[in-house]
Amino acid sequence: MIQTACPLDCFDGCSVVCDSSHPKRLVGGRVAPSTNGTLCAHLYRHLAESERIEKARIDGQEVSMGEALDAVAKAIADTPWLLWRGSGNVGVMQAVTNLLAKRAGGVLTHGTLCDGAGDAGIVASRGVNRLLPPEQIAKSEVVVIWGRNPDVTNSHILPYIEGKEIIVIDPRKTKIAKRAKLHLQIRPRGDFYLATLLSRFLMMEDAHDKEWLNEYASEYEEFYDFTRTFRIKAILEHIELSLNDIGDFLLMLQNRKVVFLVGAGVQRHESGDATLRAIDAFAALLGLFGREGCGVSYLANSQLGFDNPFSVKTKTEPIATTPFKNYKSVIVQGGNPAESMPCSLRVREELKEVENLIYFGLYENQTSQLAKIVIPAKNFLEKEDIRLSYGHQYMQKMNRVYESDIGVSEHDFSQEILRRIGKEPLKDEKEYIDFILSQAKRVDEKLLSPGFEEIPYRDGFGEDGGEEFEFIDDFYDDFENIKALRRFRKKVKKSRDEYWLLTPKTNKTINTQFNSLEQVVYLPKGALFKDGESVLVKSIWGELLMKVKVDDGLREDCVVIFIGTKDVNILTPPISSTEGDMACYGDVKVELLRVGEV
Ligand SMILES: Nc1nc2c(c(=O)[nH]1)N[C@H]1C(S)=C(S)[C@@H](COP(=O)(O)OP(=O)(O)OC[C@H]3O[C@@H](n4cnc5c(=O)[nH]c(N)nc54)[C@H](O)[C@@H]3O)O[C@H]1N2
Ligand SMILES: Nc1nc2c(c(=O)[nH]1)N[C@H]1C(S)=C(S)[C@@H](COP(=O)(O)OP(=O)(O)OC[C@H]3O[C@@H](n4cnc5c(=O)[nH]c(N)nc54)[C@H](O)[C@@H]3O)O[C@H]1N2
Ligand code: SF4
Ligand SMILES: [Mo]
Repeated sequence: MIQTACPLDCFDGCSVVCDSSHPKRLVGGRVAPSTNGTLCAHLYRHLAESERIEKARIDGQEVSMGEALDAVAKAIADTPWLLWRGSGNVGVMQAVTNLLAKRAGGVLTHGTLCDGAGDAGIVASRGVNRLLPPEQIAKSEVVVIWGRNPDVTNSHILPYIEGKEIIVIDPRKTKIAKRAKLHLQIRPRGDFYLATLLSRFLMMEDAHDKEWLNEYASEYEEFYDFTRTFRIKAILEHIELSLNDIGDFLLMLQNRKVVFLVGAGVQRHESGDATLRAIDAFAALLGLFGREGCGVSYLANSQLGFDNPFSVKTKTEPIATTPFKNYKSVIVQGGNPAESMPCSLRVREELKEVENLIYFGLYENQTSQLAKIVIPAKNFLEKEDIRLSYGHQYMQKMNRVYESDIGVSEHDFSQEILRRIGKEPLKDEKEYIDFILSQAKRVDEKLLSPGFEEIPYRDGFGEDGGEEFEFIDDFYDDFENIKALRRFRKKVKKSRDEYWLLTPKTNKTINTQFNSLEQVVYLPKGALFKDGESVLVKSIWGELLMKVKVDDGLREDCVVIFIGTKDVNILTPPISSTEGDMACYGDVKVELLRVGEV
């Protein structure tokens, strides 16, 4: 049996074992124990359901791989070019193309479409974004699920939180919210305020952990003054929660081992960093860092502690608002910007203007359809790689399961282009892989990420411990009037009701992969549209004709279109967060119009 791991962008980072004579018969492995020897349907879909690109193409005509690589080499020689990499496969070797960019005059991207605002907030408070290991989550008594949807996005954590007291903070009644002891159905973007109020009340009740704070986070009194700059009544009205909600919440946490499982859902906003800072501050007041069975789990920095052979210094563009039109040649690797980036109409217009759009991926998607040159990639069973995880500490070697004639690996793609343009070649792939593996901590024959700490922040904060926790001391947000939207708001006359648009993950897709969703918008009960009706969903950025389904579990001021629904990002804004350069998918409101209505 051959060991590998699931390459998909998912908290769980499952171990996979496979027999080369039946390469598609995948079974859950045990290298990462938290993944429990089971796999989910996505992995099978990844291999079976999507339309695989098998042959290279130029201008729609099939060509040999050699001809296509010649065309790529020509397209990037002596001209400004950009490499836009997505997260279709999260293996470490994906980033080898950074070396191609560095050596061949390419520009890369910075920031993320995913978790960067929250990460920036965590780094500002704690110095580094360390993993809270599943084994610590298992030792908790109370689990606060804050803008995360584990039944869908992180199913392997469920056995670790079974039987515990659950609190959920989510505008939607998710599956876990239905079985929670307390569900605060908060208004979107309200989390900073909720966390700040919780902190204030905790200190008013003198229930904060002064002993721990004096040693590790001594500026808590200044933070108390900061929390007092927000008016209690106005904030409660804004987030539509009551004093009882706050009281119930605090009561459930007192003298218990508490973990917060925070998702990407809370930070897809211009000020998403502040949300994580406020949640972290509340956790610090409770003394949850560095203590067994306690802590704040977010999408951890899986690269922490590594000397990464692929980190390079080059010019970069922000990934959420990449100005494609400034480049004559663009390589898209492992992603689908025409569908996954915010403000699709802008993105698609600009991609069309790129003279040489090169798509390097596994499947046909909206971006491959626009590309002049299409290069098929190898799938994870056909190449060597390493899997790190933002949800557990295990590092996994992804071994090649079988040889295939289809596609080219990211390493070989880069090598072939460098050779064609006469630039310094890469090392053998094995050298990079061995170098990365050599940095792992080895415990009981398992490889652990070098940044792993059994109980994170036990010795304080910062890269090497010893530093203090930094409380947030500045925040600007005037509720509705999101700074970056105000610039555009003038363009539309505000006449009708507006709803927050939520675009959460579903169990039928991984981001834009698999194309398996209907064109459906979920509306709250009071929205005056019936199941099956057509509705025009309109934002400042574009509009979509959708079929209505009514969802009883939605707040009155929210509608939902799942990410992976075709064209959903036509509606979302072309802005980056203030910190972390992250796409602000959550900073958008929509109107609902009857078809024919203007
Ligand atoms: N509205 C809205 N938009 C969102 C989100 C949201 O919540 N709401 N979520 C955002 C988030 S969190 C993320 S992470 C992004 C993801 O967005 P992207 O990074 O664009 O990723 P995907 O859309 O999943 O694109 C995956 C593509 O990668 C290619 N691929 C898969 N494996 C390989 C491989 O081994 N090699 C190569 N070369 N290619 C491969 C496949 O062809 C596939 O079509 O989407 C973001 N978009
Ligand atoms: N099945 C499946 N699994 C996936 C993915 C997938 O596409 N499909 N994508 C993977 C990727 S790339 C990522 S980044 C992770 C993301 O994993 P999660 O963060 O768990 O996923 P999301 O659906 O983005 O957001 C979680 C919840 O946040 C809520 N939410 C939205 N806005 C707010 C808000 O303002 N406040 C609060 N409190 N809650 C809010 C949503 O209603 C949603 O239930 O999942 C990964 N796992
Ligand atoms: S749960 Fe996540 S990591 Fe595990 S098989 Fe499914 S998609 Fe892959
Ligand atoms: Mo993501």
